[in-house]
Amino acid sequence: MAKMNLKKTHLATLCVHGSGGVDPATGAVSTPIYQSSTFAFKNARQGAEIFAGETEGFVYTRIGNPTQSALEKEIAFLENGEAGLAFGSGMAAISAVVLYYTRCGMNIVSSDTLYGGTHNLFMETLPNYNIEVREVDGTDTANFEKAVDENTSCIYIETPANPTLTLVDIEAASRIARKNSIPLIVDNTFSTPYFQRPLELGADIVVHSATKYIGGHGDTVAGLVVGKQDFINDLRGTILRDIGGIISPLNAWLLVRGLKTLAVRMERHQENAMEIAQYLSFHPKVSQVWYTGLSTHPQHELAKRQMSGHGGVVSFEIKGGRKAGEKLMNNVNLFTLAVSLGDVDSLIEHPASMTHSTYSAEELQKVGISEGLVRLSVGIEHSQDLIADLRQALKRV
Ligand code: LCS
Repeated sequence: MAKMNLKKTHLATLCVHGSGGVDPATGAVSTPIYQSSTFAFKNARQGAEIFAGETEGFVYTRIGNPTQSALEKEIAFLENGEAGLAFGSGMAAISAVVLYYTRCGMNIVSSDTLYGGTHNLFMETLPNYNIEVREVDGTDTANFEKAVDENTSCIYIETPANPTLTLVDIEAASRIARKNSIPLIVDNTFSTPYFQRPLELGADIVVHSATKYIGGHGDTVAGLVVGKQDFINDLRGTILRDIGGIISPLNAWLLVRGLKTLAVRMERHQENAMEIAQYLSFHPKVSQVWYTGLSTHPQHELAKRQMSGHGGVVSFEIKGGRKAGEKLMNNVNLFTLAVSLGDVDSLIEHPASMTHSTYSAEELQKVGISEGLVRLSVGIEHSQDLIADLRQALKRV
């Protein structure tokens, strides 16, 4: 491919062409799936040199694989970071990063609205290893400042947060992290680098559940981390290598393919989600809609400042609580009643009893996840068909 001026090229083009490489070994234009667990050394000396870190080369797929490398290069490029590392799930990526920084006896300061699995890791699993997580209201970043002490290993935020689309000011959080010489980790799953690039706003590390928009087709579970080259090298050589939460070559390939259509999918997700959010805002059976693209979102100004678009998740409060929500979910036809999000197909779920059932009743109330909250992951179907489906299902409520 002819050389592009990467600084002047639009993101939609960069998603398709990536950093401009073809497979270095064969020149294959589509990244090959290197379905091999191990890699032959030319001779014993070269093998020893690779192990000693004196020569570059592939050794064993738990530590690195060319298909995985191609994916890592592309996500680092799109996030405007130095290097990337792929994992077998979003939770594998998140746990690897927090474990890398945190020792027994230390604490983590985090925003309090998180995917239910991350919340469970923080409140149930890490305390078993004498690691305390201080979840605070991240809509006021002064709360991070108050919670940080000399034993804090890192600040962790999810923005927009699952499922209420609550935002954290990334620049303000990064200033607090910098002042305390600790890293700021941002879960960028909901926005993807197409709509938000946390590293450009001062964050140190980005994590993704690549299961969602990066893969985009509901056929892969995967996680990604982007950060400085030295950090990524060390993370690969310690937690990834020792705990082993790797991605398979086939799944890495599915994500490389997913990234090529990221721009068109995100544009369509956003367009459809905006129409649905507006439709629901005026529906008499809906009391509140959460979507960062609506001017009624309490942090709409912050959304405009740190994001260039709004993604496909819309949450809303249905009048009549849990019973009304169940009636709606049991009567949709096009929306599939399933967890996960970011797929081309539209999905619907009930956070309080499903994705966020790891939150106690008090915790749910504190972060604004009520019994009547329904979450939509708006897909790329025709918006009028999706609205017609919601209209007929709401009629039955
Ligand atoms: N971060 C966010 C924001 C997520 O939404 C999820 C999963 C994860 C991390 C974990 O990633 P995983 O290990 O599943 O790849 N969110 C899910 C959800 O809302 N429904 O099912 C999974």
